Amino acid sequence: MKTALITGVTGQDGSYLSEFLLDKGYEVHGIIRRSSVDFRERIAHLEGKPHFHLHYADMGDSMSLVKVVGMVRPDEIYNLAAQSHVQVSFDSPEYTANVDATGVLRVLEAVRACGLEKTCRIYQASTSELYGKVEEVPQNEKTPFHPYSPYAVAKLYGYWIVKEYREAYGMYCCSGILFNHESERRGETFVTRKITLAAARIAQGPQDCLYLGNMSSLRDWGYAKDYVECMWMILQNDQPDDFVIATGVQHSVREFAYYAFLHAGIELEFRGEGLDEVGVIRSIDTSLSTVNCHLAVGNIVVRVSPDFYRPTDVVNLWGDPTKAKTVLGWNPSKTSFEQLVKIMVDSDMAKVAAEGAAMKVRTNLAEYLEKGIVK
Ligand code: NAP
Ligand code: G4F
Repeated sequence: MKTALITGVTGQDGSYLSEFLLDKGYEVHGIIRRSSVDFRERIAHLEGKPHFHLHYADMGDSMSLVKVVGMVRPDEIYNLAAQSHVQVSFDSPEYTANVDATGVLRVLEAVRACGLEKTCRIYQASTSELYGKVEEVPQNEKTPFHPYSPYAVAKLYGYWIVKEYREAYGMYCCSGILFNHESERRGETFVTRKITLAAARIAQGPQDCLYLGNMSSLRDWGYAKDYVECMWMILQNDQPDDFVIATGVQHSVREFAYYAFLHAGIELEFRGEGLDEVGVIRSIDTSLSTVNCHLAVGNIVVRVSPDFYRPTDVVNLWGDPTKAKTVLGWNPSKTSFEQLVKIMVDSDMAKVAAEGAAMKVRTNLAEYLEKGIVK
């Protein structure tokens, strides 16, 4: 039985990768950090399983990493932990560098300190943000990097230190240069999930308007579940190497919003430009019982806010997954853009409906208590 250690196990990718490796028969260990609310939503269903184990450690704390690596002695490490929000990296650049750049070095050094450099394979979660202010489209493994945020600069260090340790010490360590990948478990402040949650809330009532930043930004969006399979495939390759993981299909934030609202029963029309652009309801699918009866054609439900503009923004990401397809046999077209939007909107429609039902029960209960019906 192989043993894997996942940093960032509580994140979107960590949770899917844990499920994937458990299904493959791995012993899976994850590192977690203490939080004041100790509810690990994405992996709650895995806790207590016999081959799933959690350990406290932190990417900023070398000793904790050496301790866990030495105890687990993994065959494979998936280094997914990061301060992963690009906009937040402008507010917390030093913290981002510590976790996303030096943190990678700490993992590599922990492996060496434990004498595992000849046996342990390491996957580094690299990113399409390295291409930043892009120098060519689509981007492949040979496209020059031009990082364009504190996050991307930190991740570039991670990429280069992995390459350096591969060459200097003969370690089996690789970077997956992953383009954006989303899911129903995506953090709620990334643009896709922010949109699908808002579409569900606006369709069902509890929200009036969605505020976005640059809607013209282009991304190559894939499904996180498909991408974790590729992380594993990268580590099964005979030779350690770096791979671009992408779908090869590009859409704008505006298009994502259009399809998400459409799937929630609201057809949008975008009018105006820049900060004055708005998303207006063109039609409503009244056959959907979930659509809020207070919505009307002509209502503005999407607006632009300067709060979500970045000091420097990456606006043209489009990946070329040919190498992963030909060398690893990975299929980049498993889940289409339309299917991804549907998966996310369906999940958020159900979530919002459940929240509404729970709220109704609480309101009814309060009313009954007040009237003395329930004591
Ligand atoms: P995510 O949902 O934000 O998860 C990040 C994980 O890192 C969480 O488990 C978080 O733990 C952990 N973490 C953060 N700081 C830490 C620290 N100091 N010590 C230990 N753990 C820490 O990110 P994701 O979307 O799953 O992405 C996984 C990795 O791929 C990240 O490195 C990201 O930068 C990279 N990436 C993501 C994408 C994408 O589109 N999703 C694309 C390219 C690259 P808590 O739960 O405790 O916060
Ligand atoms: O969803 P985003 O925040 O993702 P971003 O910046 O591309 O970063 C994600 O993907 C990277 C891979 O390329 C990962 F490395 C990284 O860890 C993360 O997972 O923003 C996407 C685009 C940006 O251009 C942003 O300016 O959407 C634009 N956007 C427009 N309005 C918005 C918003 N982004 C966010 N988060 N919120 C908005 O309201």
